[in-house]
Amino acid sequence: PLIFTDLDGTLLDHDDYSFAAAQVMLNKLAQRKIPVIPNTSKTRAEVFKLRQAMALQGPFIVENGAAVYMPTDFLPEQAADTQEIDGYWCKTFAPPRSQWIDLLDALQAQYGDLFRHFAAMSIEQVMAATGLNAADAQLAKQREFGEPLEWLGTATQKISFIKTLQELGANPVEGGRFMHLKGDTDKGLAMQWLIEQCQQQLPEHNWVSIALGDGQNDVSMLQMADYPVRIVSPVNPLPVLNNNKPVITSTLSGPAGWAECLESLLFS
Ligand code: 2M8
Ligand code: MG
Ligand code: MG
Repeated sequence: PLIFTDLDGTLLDHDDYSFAAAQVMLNKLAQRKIPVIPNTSKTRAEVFKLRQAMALQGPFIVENGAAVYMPTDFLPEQAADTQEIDGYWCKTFAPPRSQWIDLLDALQAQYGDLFRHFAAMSIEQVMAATGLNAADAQLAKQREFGEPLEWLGTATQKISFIKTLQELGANPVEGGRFMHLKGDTDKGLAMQWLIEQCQQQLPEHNWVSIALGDGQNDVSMLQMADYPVRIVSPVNPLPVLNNNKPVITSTLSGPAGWAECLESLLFS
């Protein structure tokens, strides 16, 4: 199987970003050579650091489905339409971030007091909004494709803002803390592309997919999975799937819930 996983609020604790409660399960999966594939809003710089800490060696997906990175030894051949970057085949699904910064600049007059976006935030402001330390806030600011923003207005104003964004071609999704502006892609499409590459090159393998997530921006990935798993969140309502696949829901939140659900799916 392939395990696709959200990070914040799923494999990482929502508040302190720890994955300690999932360490034993990560070890078990590594022993069985089951790939754990981060599929996250986070940047490439953030994921590089985290997967090193978690000793993960497989592919990963960054910035809400904007790009897939696959180690060049993961599949026998280079996948079509990818470029090599530092030992990874990279497939991109989204335009560069500058497009969203320009769009938000154009909305300053109408909505400027109601949001604060990452490009306009100092390291200290990102630290305050996320609880990340200075080094990690720096990595979170190194965005290539999308732009997160903090909403400061009312719920009603937000509805009108989202409508305006959609008319201008942005597809906002909600993460645990921020609204993310992104292109015409999502976690599910990037995941699907990766599974297709695996199936094409190694059809004899079993490519059944498990996906775990806690937020609205995980719905596309959960719907694409053979086994969707929802992790309860201390802040968000559970993501709502609109297909009829049976879904597993954790009782514990964050990494403890992550380990709980994989234990029952794979080991019991
Ligand atoms: C942002 O992403 C999370 C994901 O759920 C959010 O929207 O709350 C991103 O900026 C990410 O890069 C950053 O690490 C995270 C920190 O909370 O916030
Ligand atoms: Mg999350
Ligand atoms: Mg996320």
